[in-house]
Amino acid sequence: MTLEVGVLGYRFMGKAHANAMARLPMFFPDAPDVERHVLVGRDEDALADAADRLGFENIATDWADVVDEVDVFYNLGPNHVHADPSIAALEAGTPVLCEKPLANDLESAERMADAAESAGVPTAAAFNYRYVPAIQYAKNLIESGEIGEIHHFRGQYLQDWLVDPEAPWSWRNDAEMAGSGALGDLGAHTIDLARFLVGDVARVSGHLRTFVDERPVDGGDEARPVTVDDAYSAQAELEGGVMATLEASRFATGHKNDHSIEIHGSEGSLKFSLERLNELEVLRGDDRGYETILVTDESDPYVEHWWPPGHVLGWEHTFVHENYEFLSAVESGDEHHPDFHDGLAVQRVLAAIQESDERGEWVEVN
Ligand code: SOE
Repeated sequence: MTLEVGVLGYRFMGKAHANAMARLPMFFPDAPDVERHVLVGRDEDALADAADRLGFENIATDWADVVDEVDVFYNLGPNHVHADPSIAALEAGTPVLCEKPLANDLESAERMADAAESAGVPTAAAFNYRYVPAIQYAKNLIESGEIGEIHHFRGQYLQDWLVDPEAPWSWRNDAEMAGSGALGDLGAHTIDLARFLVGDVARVSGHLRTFVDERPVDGGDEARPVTVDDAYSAQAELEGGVMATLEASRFATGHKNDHSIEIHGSEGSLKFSLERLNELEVLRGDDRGYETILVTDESDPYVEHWWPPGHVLGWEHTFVHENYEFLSAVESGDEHHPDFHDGLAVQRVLAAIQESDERGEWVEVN
């Protein structure tokens, strides 16, 4: 059976997922057959050009014509268009993968998770960093008890593309379209990894900051207000009393895409940095330093599908692994995680951090 996939969005994420689908038959021969069937967007010329480059058979300018025609729907649009097309697809019984954060507000995320529940088909919230081999290696170490009882989780996601006050305004700077800034765009990934590796978030104390209040619209004299955070930090308590600190910024000068995690347990500690994604630093016991483990052996998660041991993987491979897992679940009908409920759980934490910043006090995550 060939799965016909409809994809809304053809820029950064459209390219990442189209590339992933193209790699599947070469590297994951047991993946379902997939056809990049239809690419959806508003600008017909740009769309036709993108469809050509990204290997799509057809184009459509209205998602409503697509969601019930395809076998799988990918929603890779800006956050404010996550809810309606995804819900329409689910109401038609079509499995959906949606980019993160799940929505631009909690109410929309709740509606999406409800629609997923009623549809009973696989869904995916696209937290691609779960699929870094070193992150799965870390999860295996934690689950096998090698790190002992976890006491601390520390996660930071640093970028610098807004440090220039003249950097142009985009939908990512707008609360209506994005919901939040660094918090939802970057923090959502860190919060998902905290849940994946350690456990659910119970309560938070958050702090948000916008450093530049308006930005020029590309190429003109017009300026538009920035209505989201440029950076956030939060203290959090995870289930079981684990202490967590979380942080993200678009103003971390010199840091392009620096997502790092540290975990301390009673028997050892772990460190991971996306800038060295083939490595995991592991400290066992309290009298030795960190040992760098290269997660590039064929016995390591996903590595056997690629190159001989030591031939390193990169950022784009996380999307291939994510597409493999989700599309395999679509074909088999098996449960898939992270799904829309995981996306909703992260959205609850995002909302609680925003509320905590507004109220100036700790907020429970319900
Ligand atoms: C933002 O710059 C961004 O592209 C995020 O939207 C992605 O989720 C992250 O993986 C890389 O940075």
